[in-house]
Amino acid sequence: MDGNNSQSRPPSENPELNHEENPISKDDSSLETIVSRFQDAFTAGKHKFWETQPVRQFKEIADTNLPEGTIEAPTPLAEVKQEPYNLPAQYEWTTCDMDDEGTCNEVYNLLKNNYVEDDENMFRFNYSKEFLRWALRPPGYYRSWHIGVRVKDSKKLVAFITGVPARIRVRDEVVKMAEINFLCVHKKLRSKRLAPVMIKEVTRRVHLENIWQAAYTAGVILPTPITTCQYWHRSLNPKKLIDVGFSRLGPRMTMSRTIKLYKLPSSPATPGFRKMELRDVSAVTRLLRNYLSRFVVAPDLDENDVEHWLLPQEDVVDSYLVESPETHEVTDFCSFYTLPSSILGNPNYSTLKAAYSYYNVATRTPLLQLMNDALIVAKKKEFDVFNALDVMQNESFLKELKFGPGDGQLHYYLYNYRVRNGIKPSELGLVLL
Ligand code: MYA
Repeated sequence: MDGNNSQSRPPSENPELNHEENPISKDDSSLETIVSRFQDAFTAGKHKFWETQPVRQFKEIADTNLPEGTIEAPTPLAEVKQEPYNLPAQYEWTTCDMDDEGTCNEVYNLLKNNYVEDDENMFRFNYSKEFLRWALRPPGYYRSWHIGVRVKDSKKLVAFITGVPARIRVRDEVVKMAEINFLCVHKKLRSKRLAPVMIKEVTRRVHLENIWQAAYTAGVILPTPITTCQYWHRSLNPKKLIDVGFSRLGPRMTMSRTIKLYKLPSSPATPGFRKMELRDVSAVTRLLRNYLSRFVVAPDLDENDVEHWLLPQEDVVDSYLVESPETHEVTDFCSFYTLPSSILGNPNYSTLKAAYSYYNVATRTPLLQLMNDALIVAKKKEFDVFNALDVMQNESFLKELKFGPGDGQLHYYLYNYRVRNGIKPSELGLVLL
């Protein structure tokens, strides 16, 4: 599941048996090979929209002389188109005010019924209203970047796309970007080329704020990912996961052996492990900034960002830290966000409660132990599954903590910024919701 944008499920329930490497993300050269094979065989001339955009094109992959950085120089602001793009005659643009309860409800329902599903259409992301408000209103957000499309006659909301501002560092350059998310077209209006108009409109509104780059993720391959990540899933409530078809009983496994396999202690093991509070913002910012500096692509977070993105919010984001019982120094940090999925067509269960690993920093406590404590608190909060991407140092704990690889991949993209050879998931320090 991408954060967002790719729903993923483990192929089978026995983590011992499911440790094939992700064929795409193993190294740069295999990503390049697969993408260029795609280009040759299937996609040349097939991306009518994306071929016109300032993104790294598939055909450029072989050309290692192209410079890193901005692809198309900014135009003077006065030359940015002042009026919205044309929509087909029966539709109109709307700016969605997420403070307004009614509008927030409409967005929630559009996404609840039409947003990302897994390949077998068994699960669909069900972002909560509180989550949407959190995701869409970070420091310095622009209401004009929360864009809807309505049917003129009925005023029904039928499409949506959003951006939020962020500073993202690529190697040693910090770039102001928009993080684009929640692109959604009502099921009945698919394949009518509405998505390219929505993307052009959000681009125009981002340009009006003098911002020229963007970051986004998708479950589909477009020109051209900077990296391709894989989701891993750690069962917390294996019986329910098996009952709803999220996972399967491994070969030679019984339900009771499976439940035993995934059992966790009732409380965290690390002395000084506690929930993050407002007074911790500066210590957490220091920890995070220092940690994220080691990745090739990562957000540049200040205290305001940390307060917004990482201070715990019930049913939205959870953050824990380790405060040394002796020195009271904050030495370690872990966090996850709450993103349930609707279970489609199951008579017994309607919702899968999933936690998604967010940002984790271990300086004193072993990362493995810290993440095991995160699993313990997630289990206590009645999550059914804990998901994590193979970004940052996550690979170091996934197998040992009994995560199994998912079947979905999440591709990361930058708009109007070339990263020459692509990067490995472990070089990526960015989690999008
Ligand atoms: S990713 C989540 C996307 N949402 C879903 O998967 C929800 C379910 N699906 C849908 O609602 C629709 O299928 C969507 C496409 C809306 C996805 N990202 O209108 P169409 C291209 C980018 O006929 P539809 C997220 O939210 C496709 O390749 N492009 O298709 C991040 C084709 O172009 P081309 C996509 O199925 C979004 C064209 O659209 C995606 O009715 C980042 C077809 O249009 C996708 N996920 O609608 C957006 N899917 O012919 C980019 C399809 O060239 C942001 N397409 O192949 C770029 C930066 C902008 C800001 C820049 C600022 C400087």
